[in-house]
Amino acid sequence: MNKLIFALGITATMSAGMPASADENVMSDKNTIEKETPVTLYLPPVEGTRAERVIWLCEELGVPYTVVTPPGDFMESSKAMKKINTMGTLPTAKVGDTTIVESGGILQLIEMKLAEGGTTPAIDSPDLAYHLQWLHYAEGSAMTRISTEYLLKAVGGKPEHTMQTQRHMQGTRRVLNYMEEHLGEHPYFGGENFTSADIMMHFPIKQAVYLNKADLDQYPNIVAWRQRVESRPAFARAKVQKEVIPPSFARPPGDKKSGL
Ligand SMILES: N[C@@H](CCC(=O)N[C@@H](CS)C(=O)NCC(=O)O)C(=O)O
Repeated sequence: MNKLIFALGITATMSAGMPASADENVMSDKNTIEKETPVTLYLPPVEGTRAERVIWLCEELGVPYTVVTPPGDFMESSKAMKKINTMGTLPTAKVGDTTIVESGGILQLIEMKLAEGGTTPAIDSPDLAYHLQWLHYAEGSAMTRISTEYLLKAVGGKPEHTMQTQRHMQGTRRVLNYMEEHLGEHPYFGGENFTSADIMMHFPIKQAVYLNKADLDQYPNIVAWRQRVESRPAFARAKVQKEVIPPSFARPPGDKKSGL
């Protein structure tokens, strides 16, 4: 529906130094100058990052967006990203005139500024609390605990096998149990309807499987929810990955996993 413009035309307007006006005018695949879109996503040539959340939401809401790929191979492109966001993390987006990082914040900003609230439940809806809880839980609790367990396992539960460590070795099971419980009572993380909280929650679930080998057969409500959200046309248009596919670019020896 919306024009998704890939690196080919875009990089033509960008120098390796990433000028601030890199995306002022972008070229379409037909090499015509297009009007600037309200959302610009800066994205090195890698798939399956949290940046897919932004694309998915824009596809859901019909908000036009542009994907700008800094020039060069993955390493060069990632380095160039630091001119826009000194941490170099993804997603990094421009919404209106503002450059912003942190996927949950980006989704909320797009919904508030460009879509009259978008998928956010009304202020008097009982679903608003669910929506807000899971929108923030995705990174604040789920990814934090899934990543912590993965990292602790990587060092064999060391250096200090304290009570705290043991608890965090169970992080994935705890967050998945909690999600399973909610989805036993509600069809979506956002409550009765699909919201951007569902978009946020898709990534940690597949990371739980990839990083910590979570067995989703033990979580039938999560599996049913996944089928519901993955069958949405916007999910397919956004080309969201159903499972983590390790990036194919060259990585340092021994580094097999994604960037969490
Ligand atoms: N909580 C942040 C996480 C951002 C993040 O760590 N993104 C990963 C890619 S999915 C990344 O940039 N990793 C590379 C790095 O940490 O340098 C968000 O939701 O946007």
